[in-house]
Amino acid sequence: MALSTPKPMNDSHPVSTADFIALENRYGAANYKPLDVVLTRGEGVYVWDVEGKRYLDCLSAYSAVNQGHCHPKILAALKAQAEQLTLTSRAFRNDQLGLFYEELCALTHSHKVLPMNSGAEAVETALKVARKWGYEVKGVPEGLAEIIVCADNFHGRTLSIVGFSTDPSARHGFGPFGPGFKVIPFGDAKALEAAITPNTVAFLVEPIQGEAGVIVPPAGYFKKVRELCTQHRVVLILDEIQTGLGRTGKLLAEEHEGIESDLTLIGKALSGGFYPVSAVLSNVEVMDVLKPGEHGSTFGGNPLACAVARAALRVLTEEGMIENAAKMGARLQAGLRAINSDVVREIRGRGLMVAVELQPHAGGARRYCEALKTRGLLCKETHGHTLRITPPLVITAAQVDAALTEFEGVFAGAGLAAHA
Ligand code: IF1
Repeated sequence: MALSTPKPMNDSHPVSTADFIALENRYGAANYKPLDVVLTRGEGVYVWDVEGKRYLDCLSAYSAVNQGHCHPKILAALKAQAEQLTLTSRAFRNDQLGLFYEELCALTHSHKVLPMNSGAEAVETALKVARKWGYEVKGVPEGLAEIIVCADNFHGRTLSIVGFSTDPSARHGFGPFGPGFKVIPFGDAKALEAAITPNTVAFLVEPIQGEAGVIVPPAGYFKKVRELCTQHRVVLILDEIQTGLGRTGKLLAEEHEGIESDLTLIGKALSGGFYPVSAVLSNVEVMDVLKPGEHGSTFGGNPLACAVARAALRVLTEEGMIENAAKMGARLQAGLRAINSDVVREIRGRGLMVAVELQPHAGGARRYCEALKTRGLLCKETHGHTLRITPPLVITAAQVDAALTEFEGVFAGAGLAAHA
């Protein structure tokens, strides 16, 4: 029984940006502070608000819409499957799951797949599998498994995941947290070596730290990480939920490092933004420690998810999106670096995973996102001074150049101070 029955608003339907914001504020939990733009349509790199204004989407729903908004072939796959069979639970089999497994393993050179729904569920799955492998295969004493993570990590919002976050706002008020995790600096292979003990079962790390502000590791870091994990029989878990599926100009960001993880986590663009689909990919037999009934989820591996994911992977590879991400990423980064600006501190990124870090005196990234919104471009700040720029991988050279015109408009010279 609700504590208080909400009173429906009057019968006028919301039509303006203000109407929709009022509705969200009236009934919604305040767990976000979004830009005040109310979107109603998406196509390719563009989205439109309820006032009919068009924006170039430079966030791609945090890299879940790599294939562009409402990709017609993924939509067609969704519709066709939705008219046939959506959910059976894993109590029974379905005619999409095996095909999804086969195509995903072939594409990623994986041994096994465990399908889940959200990215956080894929992370939790990998942590469970790594611990079980540690006890049953490596011989770590029961209950003593240690997993190493990096400072400034972002792996999702569940209690165990925020338990090893170093972001106070992700942890405050949610304790107590579980044991078994060690935090080391990102990009420091010596710190990893020092942290490994005989009870270490896994190292969970993003190839590039996204939420931290697109932090690219030093050259050679992951080669050394791979050596250390192999040498000490530590499961290397790469969280490619944001960096994967073409975002950095390779299918998986690990390819830039010339290594292979033991467990790879993917999500977001695995469905092209149509449906929550995530997966744990195993390059070795680690996954085989799971026995029937030991893990799963109601929707994990459902036929609708699999049909959508199969189409999302197909268009990603067949329409040259990964190669385009490399080319357009280089164009975008070169264009940003060519802007003569007093407020830009650093441009970072790989492929179309790009960030602009502003100088502390620039007044914060949020106001630049607001200014870019008025110029018809949507992107999102992270950690105060950094703008994340991650457009869909289908962006064209002309659209990159149009975006650069707007970035130059806000970053050139003294930045927004000139417009104050
Ligand atoms: C929100 C951030 C990005 C992720 C990596 C796992 C997950 C994510 C590397 C969990 C999810 C999302 C969460 C989303 C905003 C977005 C985000 F700002 F929160 F930190 F991308 F940087 N690993 N990231 O990036 O996947 O459970 O969300 O499917 O919470 O609003 P999920």
